[in-house]
Amino acid sequence: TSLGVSNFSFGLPKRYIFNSTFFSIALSHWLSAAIINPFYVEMMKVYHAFCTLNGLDESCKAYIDYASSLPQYTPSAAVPGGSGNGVVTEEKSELQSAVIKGLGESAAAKTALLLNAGKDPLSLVEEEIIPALNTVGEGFEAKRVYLPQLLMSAEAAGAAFEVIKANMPKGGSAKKCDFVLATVKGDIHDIGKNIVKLLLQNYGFEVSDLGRDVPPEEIAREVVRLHAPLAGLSALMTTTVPAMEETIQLLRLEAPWCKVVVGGAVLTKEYADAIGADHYAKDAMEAVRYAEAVFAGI
Ligand code: B1M
Repeated sequence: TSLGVSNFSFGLPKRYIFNSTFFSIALSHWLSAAIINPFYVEMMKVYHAFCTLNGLDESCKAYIDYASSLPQYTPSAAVPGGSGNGVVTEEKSELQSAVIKGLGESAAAKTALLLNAGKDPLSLVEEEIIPALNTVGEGFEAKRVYLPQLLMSAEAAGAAFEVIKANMPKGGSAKKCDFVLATVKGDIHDIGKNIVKLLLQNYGFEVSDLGRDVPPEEIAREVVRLHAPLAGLSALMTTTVPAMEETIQLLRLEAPWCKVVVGGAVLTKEYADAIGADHYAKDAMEAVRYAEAVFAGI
């Protein structure tokens, strides 16, 4: 079907009031070709919302581009245009741009290129991937970047990380001790935790990775089962630090021998001390250094 959408009103006044609703009704009856003015903002809003809600807009990309082109509080005055993902990427490296734009394959390829050129795997994480994710996080906070984009960037970072993992020199050191690792209850951020895991394994620790969103009881159970001398907790949100504190308290009761190291973007040393952690690690390498020190004292 094809339809001149605005040619209707039965002589009622201000027919523009009907147009977008009529368009929406026609779309939901699977109108296939609409004849509309693409500069008519109310129609374009219906078009993009319809496509998004019906799964016709992969990763909500067209919708996000369109929504970013509208002014914040007076949407009906805007002219659609599309303005990318709301993050300036010109001055970023190619790998950072790929992560920011959520391009997984490209992020993996750029990572491989940099590794082949002799770049150190860990410095790629510190100097490329983390800053790119920070940029996306800042955009998210400022409402220039939206959740689907955050997810795509996280996936792109994951793709780059997989390449780094495959290229890390194998540690080869003798098995040290068990280390129970988890992202705490309510928190699904696990990129940092996975970096910590990779490094610990590289330095010979036997890591039991419980994953993300892990309840305190599960962590305590695993520490007791392994009689692990070390546990590591990660939390990225102010709302999930209390779950970290809860986990530490439970570990003190059920596994008083266990040393607990904590990390994650929201934490500080003061906060870590306040919730009773044994050690605060600002990055993955610091967690390894602490684990080595504890192991040396066993
Ligand atoms: Co979200 N998220 N996110 N997110 N996310 C943050 C954390 C946020 C700061 C973004 C922002 O608003 N600026 C914000 C939290 C605000 C706050 O509480 N202060 C936030 C929010 C709000 C949310 C949601 C609630 C969004 C929503 O749904 N509306 C939601 C939460 C879901 C949940 O957990 N219940 C959410 C979801 C997501 C995605 C799923 C899309 C994705 C995560 C994917 C994944 O992890 N698999 C995501 C991402 C990617 C981010 C940002 C952009 C990047 C996080 C990251 O991976 N950084 C983040 C903004 C930011 O951090 N700038 C943000 C890279 C990583 C390597 O750093 O984990 O800090 P990090 O690890 C570092 C160190 O901290 C340390 O080592 C690493 C470096 O060597 N470290 C440890 C970490 N853990 C350690 C443990 C140790 C030792 C060191 O010992 C055990």
